[in-house]
Amino acid sequence: MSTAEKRTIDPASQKMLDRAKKEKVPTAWDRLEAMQPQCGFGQLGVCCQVCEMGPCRIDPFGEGAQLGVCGANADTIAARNLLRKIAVGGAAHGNHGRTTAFTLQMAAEGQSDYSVRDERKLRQTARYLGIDPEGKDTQALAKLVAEAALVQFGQQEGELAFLARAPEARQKIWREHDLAPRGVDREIVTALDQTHMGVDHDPVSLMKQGMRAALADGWGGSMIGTDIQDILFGSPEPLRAKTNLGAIKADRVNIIVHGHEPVLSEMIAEAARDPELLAQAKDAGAEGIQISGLCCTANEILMRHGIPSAGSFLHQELAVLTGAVDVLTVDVQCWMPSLKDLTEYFHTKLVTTSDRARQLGTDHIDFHETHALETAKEIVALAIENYKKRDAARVDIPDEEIDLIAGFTAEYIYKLLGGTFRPSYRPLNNAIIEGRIRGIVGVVGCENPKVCQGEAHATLVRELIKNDVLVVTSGCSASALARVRLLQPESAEEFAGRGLREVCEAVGIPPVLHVGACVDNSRILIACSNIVAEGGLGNDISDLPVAGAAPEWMSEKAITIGWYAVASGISVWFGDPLPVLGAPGLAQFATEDVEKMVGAKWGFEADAEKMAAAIIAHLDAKREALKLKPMMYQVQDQAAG
Ligand code: SF4
Ligand code: MSK
Repeated sequence: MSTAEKRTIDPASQKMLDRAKKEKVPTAWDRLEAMQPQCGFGQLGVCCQVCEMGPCRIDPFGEGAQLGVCGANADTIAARNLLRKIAVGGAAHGNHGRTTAFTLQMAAEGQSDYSVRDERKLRQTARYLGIDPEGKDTQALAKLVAEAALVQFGQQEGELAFLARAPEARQKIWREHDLAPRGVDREIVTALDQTHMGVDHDPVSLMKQGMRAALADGWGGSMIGTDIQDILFGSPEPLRAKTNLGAIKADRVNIIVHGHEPVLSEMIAEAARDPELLAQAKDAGAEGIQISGLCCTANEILMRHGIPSAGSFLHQELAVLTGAVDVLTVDVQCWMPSLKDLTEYFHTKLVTTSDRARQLGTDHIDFHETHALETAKEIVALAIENYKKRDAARVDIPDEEIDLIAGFTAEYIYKLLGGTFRPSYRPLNNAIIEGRIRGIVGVVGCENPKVCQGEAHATLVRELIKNDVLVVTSGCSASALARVRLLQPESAEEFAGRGLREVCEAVGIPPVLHVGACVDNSRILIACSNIVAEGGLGNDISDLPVAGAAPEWMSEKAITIGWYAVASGISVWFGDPLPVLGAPGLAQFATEDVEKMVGAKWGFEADAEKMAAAIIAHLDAKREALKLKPMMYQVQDQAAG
């Protein structure tokens, strides 16, 4: 068994892994070791289970079978598999966005406990959806926005409305290559249709549908999710918060909210302030009620309320191992089935809340927007009851709780750098043009027990900011970077290059900006579009010195996000390669040929330092193409000898 230090760089996680080992409780790391060797055909993308003539697998060494029973070759098989993954990732975000639209609709009709918190964002979103907000009251406008958003899912022809937020040059590329998505659901259904046995055998055609479905996520499902969540729960603004397992408190009733959709967690946060429930918690002997989050639900409530995050994807089992979690609610995505057995080992109650994310034998409290607060109160009351069953002797919570700043949105950048009176992207563009900031990289995505938790994120980002690259981050990557204190303004002084440091110090920001949850990667698309619109850095997103990276990715959503970034003109690096390496034609398309089509491509690099070097070379090539000045201090330092 590998040591805790080999499994994670996080001291709090190491402590919990040691506890797991002592108490013989298996975690994802143990199951991964028991799983070795993992299937090489699957890793290379060349195992096909599409029909019952198979499963078929292609020998990547060219000695055994080179065709499936139906005659499909490695490229067809790997491209179909990949397209299915893109469709699943897009479906996950699509349903997330759809949920928010229904919630807004119910709020507008006065049928739920939610209301519009950000009127300005409502009016702005209305315009993007082709609705004139003038003269309309909030409720009426919210109803129209919700309905128009829902239309985006079922739309059959035309283009998604939010595509118009991209630079014109980008829209032209999408039209030229027939990549503009028609409707969110249509592109996902078409993707699945194309992968049925005996439909589409052309890997490029399959990947074009992959890009259409991915764009329907980035500029559709995810963007709708982000915008409507801002409307309903308020647009985030920078705030201070804390993260890591120290967020769990021994003297309080602990409720952890885990998953992705903040509709329930917003209400749980409200219910935890209810005086009656607080009194009940006191009567039970607790000092109060502590809410904390995991994964992206954590990011959502952290960004908007400063509620602490107990951690990221690989912290979910470790949080339970503290023995102090009274209720763990899960909504959708990224919660492990292992939580059922693990919570039973302690007193923790695992509660599923979504009718599309259940587990046999686990308590389910069905969440519905029409009685959201009531459900949230029921969950808090359950936690108070369960707190009474907690065995204090089995509680072991690591102290680690790290300060961070979160809450940077594409809209906030106007104010952040341009000031309240002259909000503008100009100072950001100028900092890039003058060579203070080399470029901007979105470091996003999951954690994966195949690699030491947090190490690649930390190494990559330290290297990038040292080279004056401004980093934006989301999802579990944001938590990982927060844990190594890179989301604190002070880290600019310690780690950033001189140019970036000056910018960060002038505005008081960290060199790594937390933009939210996985759906909020759509904020990065809008920020890139705003930079292009500001001028001086080309006409298209693919002209910008920007890139994306997910050094520890694991989920299908990460694949979809990567593809929508590439299809939007942002080259992307993954740590583990996409499952394409057994299919030479498909690998060639993803890592080279696609660039001729959309101006961006994929890179795979497991070594975080080498990934940083490749990304920096890419940013420099973009700078050179734009004929930008050399990096300011590089020139001065060279001149000084
Ligand atoms: Fe085998 Fe073709 Fe069926 Fe895939 S679709 S399982 S390659 S026969
Ligand atoms: S939660 S998709 S593990 S980032 Fe968004 Fe984290 Fe990846 Fe889930």
